[in-house]
Amino acid sequence: MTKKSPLQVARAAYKPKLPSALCGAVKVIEGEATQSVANQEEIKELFPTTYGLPVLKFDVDSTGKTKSKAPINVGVILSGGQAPGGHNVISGLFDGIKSINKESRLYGFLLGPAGLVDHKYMELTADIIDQYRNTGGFDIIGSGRTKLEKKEQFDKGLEILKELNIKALVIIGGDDSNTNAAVLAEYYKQINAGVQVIGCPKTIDGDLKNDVIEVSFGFDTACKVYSEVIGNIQRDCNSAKKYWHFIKLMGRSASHIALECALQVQPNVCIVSEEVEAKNMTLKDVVNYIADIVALRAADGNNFGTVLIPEGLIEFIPAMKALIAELNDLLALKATEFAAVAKENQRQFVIDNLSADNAAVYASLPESVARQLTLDRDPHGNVQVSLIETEKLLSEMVANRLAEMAKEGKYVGKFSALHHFFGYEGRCADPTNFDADYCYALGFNAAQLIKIGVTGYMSSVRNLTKPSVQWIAGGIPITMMMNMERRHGEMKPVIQKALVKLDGGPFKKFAAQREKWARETAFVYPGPIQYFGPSEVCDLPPKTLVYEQQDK
Ligand code: FBP
Repeated sequence: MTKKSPLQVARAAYKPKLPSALCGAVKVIEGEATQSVANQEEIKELFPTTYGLPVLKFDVDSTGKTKSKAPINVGVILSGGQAPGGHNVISGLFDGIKSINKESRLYGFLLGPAGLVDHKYMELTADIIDQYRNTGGFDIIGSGRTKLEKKEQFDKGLEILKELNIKALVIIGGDDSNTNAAVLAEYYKQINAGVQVIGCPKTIDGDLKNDVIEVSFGFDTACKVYSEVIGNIQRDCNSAKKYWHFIKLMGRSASHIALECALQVQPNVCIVSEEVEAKNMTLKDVVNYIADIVALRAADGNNFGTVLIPEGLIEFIPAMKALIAELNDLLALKATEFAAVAKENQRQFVIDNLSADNAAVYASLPESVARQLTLDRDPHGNVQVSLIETEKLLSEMVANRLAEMAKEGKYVGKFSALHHFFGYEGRCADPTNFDADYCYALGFNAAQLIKIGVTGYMSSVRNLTKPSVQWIAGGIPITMMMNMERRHGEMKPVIQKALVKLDGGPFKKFAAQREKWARETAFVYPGPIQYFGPSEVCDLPPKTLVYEQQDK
């Protein structure tokens, strides 16, 4: 057993709260039949047995009778990037299946979906579960990014499920993993495998959400960790008054994390990728926007500030998107020719071989980024944009722009930039009370979905801005969240990713205040996550969620 910190010891005793509907005898209320968010005919054809299922809601069974049930063996998989609270989903699931029958057993597949296919697993007993209650991380069984999508994988998985007499599999993952859960559920149902598949909404990115899944778990904790650190940086820069901090924040595609942190800390600048795309902004536009704010603050004698940058920004800048696409083709087509060019001439080679528009964008990039765009490619030949240090790219370009502005007499000041990237720091933090309760409820609720025998559902707990006793627990057919999208050149059924809505409450709240935050020093310092103390300090839901609920 690893040594525990005093906080870990105290935290282990925390009893997550459950919605009242899950606290005793439970009855299920069936809603209307559902349909997918788009492409109804195609999705219906691909999911003949799991399409159109009703939304399910659990309620207190006032007859008070819990029917005795046979024990059930359940498997669980953690899929994709870590998100705070995964251990509580598993402990909620464990307690849930034990409440069905004490003899029920839980098996964890190791290192993600690969564990199912390769038959690597462990039984999760009470002793093990108790070590992980209310802790961050996915280390109880590990996670992985293997895609579960092929029939051979499903069949191989079924062999071990049969061997262990597992009747239900819970997949804890993001949009792609839950898409795979839906495909697996459909396949097992079609072949009468006798295995239910239930999904659970996980990802710090916050992009797995819709009208019925209010937020993915882990988003709250990760954003609170980043906001604490950004707040500390803001206090530091407000003390020394000499640095501009360029802070890149995780979130592969959508800007939810950057926006939530902005709402928490009130930085001078926060770029929202979805807005950049909607306004068809160029990289130069983004740079000029930041430089103008730097100049404005310098005019007030404030040569310091904070700039929040979402990780996915580069792919939302239309001109960069076009450049990257052409570069991918060019470097694939002329790989040998390019490799033969001396390093110092490679930049010119690229410029000479690109179309005029893309060549101009490429030529405007700093040397380091131009090089990264030509060197760092993934096994499919794509640029790994996540490796591009957008925070450095922007600060270098802002410095250049400020030098120009200084010559034009539009800027007088000092510009000294520091860079940060926050992502891994928050993905395994001990879950906030919100995530600890939410995750435990999601897991316990998944056990109820298993108990009533359904498949192809995602565990859903909503009404999350209210006290946890009022949370609404139930199940959402995964097919309801799907549409058809092009993936690897083919149209595929996938869960629709939720990007930041520019007409939604969170963005509007931010947009209404950003000018003030830009000019003034209106920093907020959220401080560290609090686990013990008054509810108004310890149990706050994410601001994004609060403003989204106000929209409804
Ligand atoms: P999931 O979508 O699987 O939850 O992962 C999200 C994420 O944390 C992104 O924010 C980030 O871009 C990516 O994972 C990093 O991937 P990796 O864990 O492979 O470094």
